[in-house]
Amino acid sequence: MAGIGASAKALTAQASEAAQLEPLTIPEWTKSWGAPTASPYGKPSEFETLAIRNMYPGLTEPMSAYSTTPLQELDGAITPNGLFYERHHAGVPAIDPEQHKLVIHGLVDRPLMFSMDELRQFPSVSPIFFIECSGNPSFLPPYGKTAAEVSGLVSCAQWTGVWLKTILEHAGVQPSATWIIAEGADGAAMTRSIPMEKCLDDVLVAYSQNGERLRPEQGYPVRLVIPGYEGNMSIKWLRRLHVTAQPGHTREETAKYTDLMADGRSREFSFVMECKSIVTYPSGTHKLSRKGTHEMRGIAWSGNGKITHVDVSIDGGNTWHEAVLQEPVMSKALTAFRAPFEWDGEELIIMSRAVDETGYVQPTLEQMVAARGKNSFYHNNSIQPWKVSANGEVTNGRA
Ligand SMILES: Nc1nc2c(c(=O)[nH]1)N[C@H]1C(S)=C(S)[C@@H](COP(=O)(O)O)O[C@H]1N2
Ligand SMILES: [Mo]
Repeated sequence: MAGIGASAKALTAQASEAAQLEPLTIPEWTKSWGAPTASPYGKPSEFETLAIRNMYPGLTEPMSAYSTTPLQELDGAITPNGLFYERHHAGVPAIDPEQHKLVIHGLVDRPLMFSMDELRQFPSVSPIFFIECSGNPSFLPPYGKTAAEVSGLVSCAQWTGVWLKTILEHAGVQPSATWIIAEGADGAAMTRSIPMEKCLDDVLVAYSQNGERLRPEQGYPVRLVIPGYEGNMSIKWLRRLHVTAQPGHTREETAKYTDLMADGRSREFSFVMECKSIVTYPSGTHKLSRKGTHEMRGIAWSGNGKITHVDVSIDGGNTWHEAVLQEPVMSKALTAFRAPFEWDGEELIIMSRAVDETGYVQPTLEQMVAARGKNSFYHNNSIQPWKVSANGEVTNGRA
């Protein structure tokens, strides 16, 4: 009988009998010196070939390039820098930090210009936040095979930088200022409007990612990180902050990143990435190699704050069981979860459903389509099913 949570047997390692190990033979690598040199920058083991970003044929050209994080190969909540998802609208510029400047102007008492060294003189903070593209995934089929293809436009890092509110205090925001229009230095000059309320809350001007300087593809030498808001607003290669009394209604806020509703009206400024989760093990292209107890694993996140719980199901959502959340549970960061389940060789439909601190419950795709209509493209945070077949093969449960 399949079981989950408390009904599954306690999870213990399926160890080989020590007696079969032909008493602890000494392998070759224990009898010789290791590689002769230390290396200036570490790389993954040569035996690790699966944890690479998913590339998409035809989508590596500068105009519309993206690659996704291999969620199905990662553990925990932090994305390694080399595997952070990428989304570029005009390729990755090679910016010399000695020449790059950040300007803040408009409705401020003191317009200011900062070199990268000057930015580092502000008090620094190092919060952990996810960034997710609002097209992760789109409502439209075809649905991907792997967790990377289904939901790999989300990643999480510890960012170091200065709170935007600290810079704003320095510049002196005038009472009439209600928006900031942020502009990137790439060929796309990506430009988005951010409400002043958010800017004075938790927007970060970041120069480091997981301890090292930003990667070029993540916005080197400086980017915005707008916690919980659609990734498109986290302007990379940041060059300008224009303080204004109205939003810009830029291309990325009109032609793109809006959704046409069933009644013909358009949803503009759909900022928040709502509560979502995905099972990453077992997930598409994995294979359960044996019957018995397995540990289901996944990640959950919410642009509205902390995850409070995640329910998991192995029977297509007929019954649900609470998963264990991995500490620390942080606001607007990925939260790992796990739950043991029992597999006896029958077909399973595995899925997770997250709840955040506002009480919001992750919806099904059917509920989303009922609320948003069929023209929507962005902000699909629906429940993702995976099908385990009798032979153990795992495929996307959304046909
Ligand atoms: N200047 C600039 N900023 C940008 C973009 C861009 O093309 N140019 N892409 C945006 C989009 S659509 C997303 S989802 C995030 C992706 O950030 P990442 O590539 O670091 O994952 O950056 C945003 N910021
Ligand atoms: Mo995006």
